[in-house]
Amino acid sequence: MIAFEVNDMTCGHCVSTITRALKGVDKDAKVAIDLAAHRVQVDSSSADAEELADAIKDAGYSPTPVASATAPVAAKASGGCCGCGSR
Ligand SMILES: [Cu+2]
Repeated sequence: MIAFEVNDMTCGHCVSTITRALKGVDKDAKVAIDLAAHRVQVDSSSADAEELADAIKDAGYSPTPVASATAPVAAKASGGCCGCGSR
């Protein structure tokens, strides 16, 4: 699973443009997009992250690689659950 954050993806039109771009690289890729989180997840057996990022760029967007697709969208910085241990 390869994941990108695409902050300039703002509507359903962007979603379909990016989906089409990714399918152009690997027509069998599984594409999952969370528009609210600006998150694009791709499951591809033949394309690597760089090719997929290039496809998104070619479509006119700015993908940022996300380390883990399973990481929470709003990961908290370490330092205590309520902030009391952050100093
Ligand atoms: Cu759009």
